[in-house]
Amino acid sequence: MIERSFLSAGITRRDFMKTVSTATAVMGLPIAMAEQVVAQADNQDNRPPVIWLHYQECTGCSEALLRANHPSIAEVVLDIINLEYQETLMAGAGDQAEKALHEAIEKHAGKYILVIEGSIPTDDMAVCCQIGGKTALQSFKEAAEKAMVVVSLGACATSGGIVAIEPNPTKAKGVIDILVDDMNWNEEALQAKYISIPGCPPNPYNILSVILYFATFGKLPEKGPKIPPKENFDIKDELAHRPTFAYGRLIHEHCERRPHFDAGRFVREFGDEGHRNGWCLYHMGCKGPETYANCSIIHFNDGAAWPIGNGCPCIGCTEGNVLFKDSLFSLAKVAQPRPYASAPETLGKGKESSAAQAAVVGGLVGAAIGAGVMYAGKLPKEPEDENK
Ligand code: FSX
Ligand code: SF4
Ligand code: F3S
Repeated sequence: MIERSFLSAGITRRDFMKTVSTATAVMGLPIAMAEQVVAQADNQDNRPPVIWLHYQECTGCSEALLRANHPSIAEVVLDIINLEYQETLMAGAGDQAEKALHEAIEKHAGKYILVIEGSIPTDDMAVCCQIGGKTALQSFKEAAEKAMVVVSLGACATSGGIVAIEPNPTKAKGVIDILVDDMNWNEEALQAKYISIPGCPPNPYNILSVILYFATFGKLPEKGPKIPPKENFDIKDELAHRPTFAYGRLIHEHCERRPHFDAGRFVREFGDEGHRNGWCLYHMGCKGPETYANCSIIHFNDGAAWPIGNGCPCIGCTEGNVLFKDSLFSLAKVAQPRPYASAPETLGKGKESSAAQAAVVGGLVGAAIGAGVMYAGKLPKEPEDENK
């Protein structure tokens, strides 16, 4: 076991409480539950064993966690789990490490959380990711068969990430593809035992929150986006297996630059007046309208920064069908440039609103909704149109 203690690691009791309370808020739990979550985080006798494996990736996901600013989220993660195996952190190597992995799998069979970073190669090129004489696929299957829960961490593990972009020489796949195609996991198994935390890298608070939730309640948190409804998804759609509290909504829904989008104020060139004034990055290729994530709310580096806040368009790093698939500067599809028909009372409950109705209401209510609806008419029908 890799021993850690938040006290010996130099973070104070206050830091510990603050980090756990923030994670409770990230989970969207009522504040009254913070006590229960803190009690679990404090309970040194009841820490879930974790086996953490790396395959094809840059290790940025571990790095994002380990390099988080003070108070260190990693210290808290390491304190609430019993980390049995983690190649980046462990001192052992070679046969010694292999033995430790095998022993951990046997000792905690059926009771451990398996965290996977990186994609898994599946064709002849699989030899390029052999560990201890086993292919990544063999190694993953052995560990996943006896796991209580499988967590895929980062874009590479959730959907292949940068490793799987064309021509994908290793035929790299994300974890869910292997679970369904090679291990015959059905929907029920995926619902109960699989969760994905995408991002390149994912936000460390999302990792902490999922682990804390599982440790406290003994089950995975609610999964899937708030809109569109889960029923729309195929079993293998990774979107349906993310924690709702972190990936339930599009960045575009709660982006600090959204008022500029609604008002039609856009950056047209890096460094122009709009860029200097923090206007919307849609025309610079921002994929916020297609990207489900909470980075617009919790930010990175202890709340200090996030891509759009820094003037950089979102590249859709949580979306397997956007990241490294769409060009950086192509225009994102905007699914709901105008309010949902069922959402605003002003449109009449349960009634489908036409564009004309919406425009009239938009004109009446003014402000954000009105500007959004007016701007909707200016959006290209197909993003490609703008590029012609
Ligand atoms: Fe991938 Fe993570 Fe990006 Fe890197 O482990 S999600 S390339 S940050 O490291 O897998
Ligand atoms: Fe924010 Fe991007 Fe949406 Fe503009 S397009 S409001 S920058 S998420
Ligand atoms: Fe990734 Fe976009 Fe957030 S690139 S970090 S999902 S702003």
